[in-house]
Amino acid sequence: MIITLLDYGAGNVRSVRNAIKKLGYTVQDVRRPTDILTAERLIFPGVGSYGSVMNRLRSDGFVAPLIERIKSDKPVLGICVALQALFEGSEESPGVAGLGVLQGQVKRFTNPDLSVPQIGWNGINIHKQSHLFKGYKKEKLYFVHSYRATLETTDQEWLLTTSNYGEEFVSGVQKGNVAAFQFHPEKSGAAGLTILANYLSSEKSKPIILSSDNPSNTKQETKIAKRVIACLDVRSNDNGDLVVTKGDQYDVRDKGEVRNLGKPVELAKRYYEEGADEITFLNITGFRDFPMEDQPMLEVLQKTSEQVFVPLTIGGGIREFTDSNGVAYTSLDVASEYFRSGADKISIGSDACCTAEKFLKSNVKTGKSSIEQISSVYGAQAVVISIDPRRVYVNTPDETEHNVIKTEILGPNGEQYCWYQCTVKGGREGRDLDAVQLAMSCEALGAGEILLNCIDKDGTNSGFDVELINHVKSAVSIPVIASSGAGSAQHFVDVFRETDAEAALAAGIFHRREVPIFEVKQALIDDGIEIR
Ligand code: 1PR
Repeated sequence: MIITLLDYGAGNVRSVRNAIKKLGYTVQDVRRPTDILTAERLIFPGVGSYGSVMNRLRSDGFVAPLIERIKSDKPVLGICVALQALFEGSEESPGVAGLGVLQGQVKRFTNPDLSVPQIGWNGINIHKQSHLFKGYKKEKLYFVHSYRATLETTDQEWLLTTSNYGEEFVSGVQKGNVAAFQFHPEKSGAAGLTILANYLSSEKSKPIILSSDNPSNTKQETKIAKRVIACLDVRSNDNGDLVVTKGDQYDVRDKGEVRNLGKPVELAKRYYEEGADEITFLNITGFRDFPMEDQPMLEVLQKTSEQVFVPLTIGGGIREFTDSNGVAYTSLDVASEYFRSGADKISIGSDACCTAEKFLKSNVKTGKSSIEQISSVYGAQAVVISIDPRRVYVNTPDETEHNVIKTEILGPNGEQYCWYQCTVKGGREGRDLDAVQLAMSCEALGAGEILLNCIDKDGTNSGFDVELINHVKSAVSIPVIASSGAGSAQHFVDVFRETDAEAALAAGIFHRREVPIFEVKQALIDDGIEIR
């Protein structure tokens, strides 16, 4: 059977395409509005903000045929924002009309104690029998969203699954042959592929409410898991080959040679198979090269996304750029190239510092920064800010205007205080900006997550900088990924016990096979920490 994909050019539809292909089907794109009506099976992936999705559907003439298809009960599977699009509108984009198949508005998560967006692996409770869950064993699935359909608004006839994130919200709807999920089956590893396969394999026009073999579903409050992320710092070595490298405090050379710890695609695949919850690629020389001309790096992403069905983040070189022919590119163009190549999230390093410095001076949101542009098109959840700070010790807090902490790790002269100076260009240049200022400014401008590295800790195997993580985490309400310094499974337990970080990332210990991912997961389970 040929599966028809509604690709309206707004993000990482490549993941869905790859997942369908992996399951053995051929994919064809919707080219004309009538294709929506004639498709045997339609997948409607939701990527981007509510407004950008709906505006794009409207300008392409897809809204009326979509509504007609849904009303005539032809098979449709919607993913993420596509579930939200079934409603009349969303707080995310006031005044933009949704499809209106379901009544009511989609609203933002409101619990002040939780990070928004919800990013990560959460469970579902199934409220009615559906063959979509045949073979599904209650594993966690990958969610990434700031807005959700509420139980109060959702028509009971449509309610399929709920999940908990500070409250119980609607994570799946289904009526007849039309279903939609808030989670991403294409990014939820083997469990997600099972669900997707169930949708794809149904015979044409067979009603979707079928199965009696669904295991009895005891409902429990679902919990989001702490994520374990494998990070691959990638650059060309001196022979011009793209390699995964790893530095000590950002120095990636050993006796003058760039350290080579393996091939990017192979390593990413290994980490996926070993249970990494997410894979991050950092194109560490992206600040001086131009990613859109970096074909090998884009190919790494494309090839990885064919084999890896968990979220992929890529960073490096996201900024405005004018090429040798005088053609100007915006940072949105660069990010779009990464998304088209298979990224689910992009991460911005150096350029975020420049943006934050301007924002702190003027306190004006121009709408033109990379963060604002990418976030408004792809959604906040797709924009990660990579912070590369190092400690600057002071004797007293009033020696600097920066945000200072009292530290237990004393400075070289016994200093008891320090601030965290942001750096750009891979740690080569320090700025008059601290990590808290950067994180808060970027959150205000629309970033959805912080990747918090630490140059002092990077490659040391001495554990995460818990003081830094608490310092930044307490200043923002978006998720924080703790990074740098992991040397053992216990360090992951410590960082999740001693901070509220949502995820922890490591590189060296995984590349050198010192600690396998399953050992990290086992240590977290033994300590009662929720994992996938
Ligand atoms: O500035 O937008 O072009 O992005 C460049 C990106 O490349 C940034 O995200 C920056 O963090 C990263 N980067 C630049 N130079 C280096 C370097 O190492 N020389 N790597 C670098 C950053 C830090 C982590 C590392 C953890 C865990 N690497 O990604 O993986 O510290 O390591 P560990 O577990 O081995 O301790 P832009």
